[in-house]
Amino acid sequence: MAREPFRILVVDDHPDNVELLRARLEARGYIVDGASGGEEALEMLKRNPPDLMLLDVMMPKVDGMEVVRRLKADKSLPFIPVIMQTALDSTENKVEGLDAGADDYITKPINFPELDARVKSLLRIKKLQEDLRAREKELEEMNERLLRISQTDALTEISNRRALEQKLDEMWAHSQRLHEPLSIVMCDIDKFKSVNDTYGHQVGDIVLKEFACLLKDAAREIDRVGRYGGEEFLLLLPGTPLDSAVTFAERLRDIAKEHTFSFEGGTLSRTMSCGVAAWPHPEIRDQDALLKAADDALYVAKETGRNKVVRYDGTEYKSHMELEEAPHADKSLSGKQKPDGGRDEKTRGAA
Ligand code: GH3
Ligand code: MG
Ligand code: MG
Repeated sequence: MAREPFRILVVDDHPDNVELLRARLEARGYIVDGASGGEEALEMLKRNPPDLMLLDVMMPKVDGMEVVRRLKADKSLPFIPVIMQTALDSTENKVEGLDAGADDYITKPINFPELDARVKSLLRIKKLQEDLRAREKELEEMNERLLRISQTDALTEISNRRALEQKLDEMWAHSQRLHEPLSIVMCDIDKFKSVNDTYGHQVGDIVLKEFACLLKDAAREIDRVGRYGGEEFLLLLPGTPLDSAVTFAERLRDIAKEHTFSFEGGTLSRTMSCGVAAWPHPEIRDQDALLKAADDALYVAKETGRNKVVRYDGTEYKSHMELEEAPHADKSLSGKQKPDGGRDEKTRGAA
């Protein structure tokens, strides 16, 4: 894409000088603005920064040195190359100008081929700098896009497991620091495999996507909802104590149960089971323990009939665990393993 012509600001307290330079520079295809003093120049720099400034040193009130000093000190302005023009061909003056931040100088009376060469050389640098900025911006955007992709579940477009675990780490640290409660809800769609088996994988995908929307819509802005694996979803609820999290999970269970999933060729509905755990709890000392607690509670929900919410360490949880831990418990009644042996891989989704 071709760049617009470069804009040059000519600053001189003698209008004749401004006009002379304007005519020369415009003849070379530049767009030229003029200012008759330091103050006016500074104002124009801010309003509409030029690509280069040709600056007279000796001006009443705000002189060229002051303008260049202020321009180079202003971090809100882009890089604007400055050529100082001075009638004094003194070394001292040139050094002061360069020290103040000028990029080059030219002495009066101006030799135009020389001016032309210096302008071109500085504008080349300006263009390189612009290109570099554009590349940097592109890279930044690309990085942001990559980061988003790496944290998003491709099917449901909500947070993936990696993002959830990262967020849980943050929320855990925050809750420890402020001693604020933190709850999590692990949800698993009941008998989801039969959706795939009966209607096909594509319908299964539709159900998963819609499920994600239901959960996301029900959650608060500060909560995090993600897909933990297969047909398993995890909700992180900062600042929420266990009781409120259980109430919330009951609402989610209700929403899921009442929802009708529509697809080409039919409709279906599904229930879900939830395990809820929260910090503070004496046995939950880190975020992994919190995850495991919710997972264990979900396991009990599945074992005791599905379509229910089980709280970690609640009455139902405890009595079920006691049964399981009894020395002669008849394991043949349960198709699944004990939680500390890990729920079977399928129920654990992509765990
Ligand atoms: P339970 O009530 O015990 O949770 O039974 P379930 O059938 O829901 O659980 P199970 O773990 O036996 O099956 C989960 C199924 O989820 C199996 C797997 O093929 C399916 N699944 C996992 N990920 C996807 C996916 O991205 N798309 C589809 N369509 N199915 C998936
Ligand atoms: Mg399931
Ligand atoms: Mg599962």
